[in-house]
Parts: sequence; C-alpha cells; structure tokens
Amino acid sequence: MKEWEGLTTVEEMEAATAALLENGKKVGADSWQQRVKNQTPHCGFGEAGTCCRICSMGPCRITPKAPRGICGCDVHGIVGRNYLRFTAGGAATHSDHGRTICHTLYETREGGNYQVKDPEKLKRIAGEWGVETEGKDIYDLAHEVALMALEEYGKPFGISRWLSRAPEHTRELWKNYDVEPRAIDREVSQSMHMTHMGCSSMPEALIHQAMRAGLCDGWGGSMCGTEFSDVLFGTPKPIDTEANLGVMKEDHVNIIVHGHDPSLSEMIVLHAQDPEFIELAKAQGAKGINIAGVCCTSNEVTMRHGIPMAGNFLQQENVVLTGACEAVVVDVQCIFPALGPLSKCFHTKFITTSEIARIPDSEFIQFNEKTAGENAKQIVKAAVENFKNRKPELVHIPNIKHKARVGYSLEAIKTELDGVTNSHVDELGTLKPLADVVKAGVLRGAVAMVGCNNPKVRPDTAHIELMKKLLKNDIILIVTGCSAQAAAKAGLMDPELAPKYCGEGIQRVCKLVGIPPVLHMGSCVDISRMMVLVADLAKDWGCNISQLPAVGCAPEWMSEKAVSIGNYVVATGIDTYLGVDPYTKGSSEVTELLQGENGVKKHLEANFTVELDIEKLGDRMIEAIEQKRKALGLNS
Ligand code: MSK
Repeated sequence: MKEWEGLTTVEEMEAATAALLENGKKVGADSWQQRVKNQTPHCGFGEAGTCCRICSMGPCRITPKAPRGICGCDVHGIVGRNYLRFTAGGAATHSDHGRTICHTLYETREGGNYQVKDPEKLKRIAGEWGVETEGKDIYDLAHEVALMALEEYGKPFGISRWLSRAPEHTRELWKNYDVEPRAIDREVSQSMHMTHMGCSSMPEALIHQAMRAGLCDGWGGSMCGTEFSDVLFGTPKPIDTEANLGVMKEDHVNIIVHGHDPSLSEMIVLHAQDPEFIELAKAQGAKGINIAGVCCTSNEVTMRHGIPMAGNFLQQENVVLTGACEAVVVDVQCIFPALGPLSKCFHTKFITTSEIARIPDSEFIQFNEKTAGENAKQIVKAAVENFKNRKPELVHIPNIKHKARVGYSLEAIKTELDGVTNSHVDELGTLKPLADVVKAGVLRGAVAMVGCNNPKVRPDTAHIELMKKLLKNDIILIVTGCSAQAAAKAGLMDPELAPKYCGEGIQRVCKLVGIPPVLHMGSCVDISRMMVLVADLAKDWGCNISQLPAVGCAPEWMSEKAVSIGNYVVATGIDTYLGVDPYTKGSSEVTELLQGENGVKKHLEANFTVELDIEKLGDRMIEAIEQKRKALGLNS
C-alpha cells in the first residue's frame, strides 16, 4: 500500500485554493497570498524584536552603531519587553474570552437561552472550590460558581484557584520561582506596567513575568473558558464529522461561524434547526441550512455537535471565495479584516457580533448573553434571505473533504480508556492504561501539537508532515486549534484510514480503543485541557510532568495567544518546540533565558526550542521523547 494513500495531500489543498483564487480574480478579490508578497521582505528589526516604540522618543532601533535606545535601554531589555507585551496580549485575549463564558454561566436559568448542560461537571468544580453542592438548586450553584470565577480576575489577594489541580512538585516549582499567578487581570496589568517606559529593562525579570502571565492564562482565564464552556454546552464526547471546504453545500444556505467564543455559535447552531428557518430556506430555493466553521469557533461546535470544519486560519478567505457562502458570522479573534472587502466582491454577508471585534465593511448585529436567542435568529434569517442573491456563475466548492472523529475532552479520553481496560477507579476513570502503554513502549510518547497557520510556513505542511513523522514513530498526537483542523482536513482523524500507516504500536492502540491516532482536544483555550491531562498523567504515573515522554509543539504559530500558551506550557514543565521565531533572536540573553539550560529551565524544568527546519524539528522532538524515556529507565 502506498504511504498515506487516501489522505488529502497539501498539494491537493493548494490546488483547491488556486482554483478559488482564480474565482476571486473574476471579481477583483484581494487575497492574503497577494498581501504577503506586498509585505515581503519584513522589517529585520521587527523580526529580531529590536525595535522599541513603547514611548514617543523613538522608535529606537538597535544596531552595532546604536546599541542603546534613547532612554539607554539595551537590546536585551527591548527584546524582553516586547516579548512580555506579546505575552500579555495573548493572556488578556484568552482570559477575556474566559470571562465572557463566566458571564454566560451567570446568565443561565431554567428554560433560558443558556442552561447548564453538564451539571455533574459543575458540581465537581464546585467541590474543588469548596462550595457546598448538597441540596442546592443547580442554577443557584451555577451563579455562585460563576461569581467566584469572575472574582478570579480581580481578587486582591491569593493565587489562582485552578493551581490546586497541578501535582505537588509543579506547585512547589511555581512557588519557589514565585510565578504562581495571582488575579488574572493583575498579571496582564502588571505586564503592561513593567514594560512601560522607565520600568523593567532586566531580561530575567521580564521573562519571569512572561511565565507568570502565561500561567494566569493557561491555569486561569483559559481554564475558566474551557471548563465553564463544558458546563454550559456539554463536555465533548467522541463524535464523527467532516473537514475541509467540501463540507460546504451548493444546494444549501451556507453559514460559516468563525472566531472563538461558543456562546454565539451554539445559538446559531440551535436556531439554524428551527423549522421556520428551514422552511424559509426552502422558499428561497435552497434544500436546507448548512452550518460549518472556521478556526476555533469551528472547533467548539464540532467537538460538541459534529458541525463540519470548513477550514483553519488561512482558509478563512477561501470560504467566501467559494461564492456559496451566505454569511460569515464572527465573534472574536483571528478574523481577517480582509473579510469585509472580500465579502463585498461576492453576495456574502460579513456579520460581526462583538464590540471586541468591530471590523469595517461588516454588518454589526451586537450579540448579548441576555438577548442571545433573538440575535441568533436575526443572523440566521439574514443569511437565509441572502441565498437568492448568490451568483451561480461564481459558485465553486472544491470537492475535497475527509471524515474525522473529534471530541476528545479529558473526560472522553478517560472514558474511552476505561471502556477498554475496565480499570474504573473513580467516576471519571484513570489515565493509568495510557501510562502503561507508554511505559511498555507500545507508544513511545505524546506530542501536544497546537497553534495556527502562518504564511511564513507553507500552510498546513508543518502540522501534517510532523504528525505523519511522529505517528510512524509510535508517538501519539493530541491536538487543538488550527493544528487540529489541519489534521482533520488531511484525514489524520479518520479512525479507519489513518492508523493503517502509523507505527505498529499506535495501530494496536487505535484498534483496541477505537480512536484515531490524532486526538482532537478542542480550541485554543482548550490547551488548558492538555495541562490537566499531563497533570493527571504525572500523578497516575508517579513522576513529575517534566519527566513524562511528552513535548509541546506549535510549528506554524502566529498570534500573541500562542506566545502566552507557549509560556504556560513551558512553565508547566513541558518542553515546547516552535517552527516560527518569537521575535527574540535579537537578544542573546533573552534567547538563553527561553531556550537555554540556565534560564527558565533551571526553575521550571522545561524550555523552548526554535527550529525553522521542520524535518529537524521533528527529529529533535523524537530525540527529546527518547531521552526522557531513557531517563525514566524505560526500554529503548
Ligand atoms: S484559531 S490563535 S489561528 S490556532 Fe484559535 Fe487558529 Fe491560532 Fe487563531
């Protein structure tokens, strides 16, 4: 059998994109591919992190002739400050998303727009937080826990409640290095304060705060986002779906949901099933309403409802270029402003819904937790009524899609393992069987692959090629975000197809447990699920997180959020491999702090590796996993 036969190749995806760009040319559409050309070459100072525009005396750019900015800050201070600001941007973004979810939880009521779909999870969290649950109305409990979660953002004293989930050893490391995150907003705010003109210029202090700000995201705001989304909308369970642009339907009204916050998309999914709108769609000449997603909003609704994934970050323009998209409905984050003018070239309605993401050339329908149902109905109606405006001569949907099994929350992974081994120890099961197969060498280890696309890397190639390489080496993958969508589009989440080409160990595990070799764990905020997974695995294994044969990887990352994520993954003890440079190469000191043996690694037992050559990046991860196995005395 030919290697990876039956999977969709990057070349096939590129051919589909090329055809869509031709479609766009007919109507004068711009594209990111063209804008990349216009923007290249990029500014060398920006890329090295050596440009400072924090005050208005500059901008100051560091060169051998001008080694200090006007205030006297050297290159290490400038690079360190830029890095911390990058982190703060990411931590703020994830955490504010989490805050919205907490507000939504506070709005739940019996028969209301939002209800508690996973009361057991709510009770478990309440138990963790010392809240009495006995005899309490579930909605009273939801409001009490939501208020406590909101207080996590601004409490004057104490550290994040979620840290109690980490193993003792990790918590000690955090305490000793003084990076236990306090109130979420405080860490973001302090990061901005530290980087203001005339404050910190010492790289050690800046990177130290970058770790703490990252932790306030992963073990704070993001964890609120993930956990309370599960309470509100249900904890994901394995479910079958499809991925890639071929999920759009020529004879249906196509509504694309894009962004990150499931509060809106859940409502759209619900109301798109209203008989009145289906009738309206039929009256317009369509056979029905088809919802598909882009980016992490897509991940949220695919994990819970099996809504198909049209594509990831760099495919967001493609959905409009099909000419068959009645509406792109966006909430927050990762939305190209380009969608405004692009939609105008077609009949597509570009609908923005959040005051956080106001974009020119869009129709703004403000979404609000209190009026969510009405807002969603208005949006669905507008999309359906737009079907008649389609121009049939511009419709081109690439015939390209794959089956995918998604929905692997931590609870789902434990349940699946439990079903096979019958080793039921508590209500959630255990990760011991997973630890056992890794100890036995059936699986060599795991890679948590996450993050975006970035035009600096041939889109999806790094994700897909690295995954194939790791799978052949019996290393299982746990994925989120646009990395997950890259895998799904390629076919790597098809439980029947993909395991055939993996190493023997993975083949056995996939067959036994009935899972694909690449497990979709959710959206960007759901990397917090991965943190709890490694914490629980270390506890079940009886070792420290940093000793587990597991690493993190973001081969095509692009956003500030990814930097914040990288920091909390490293700070949790997981070595993290990046395929795109984080604008730090201008400072040897910052590079040493993040990537060397004497920086954060000394305190937190993990660090970053930046390797732009994808083949080498894969080799280094395999080598690191084998080294960790050796250190644990496991078979070679
Ligand atoms: S959507 S942050 S491009 S993963 Fe979460 Fe994808 Fe990166 Fe956005």
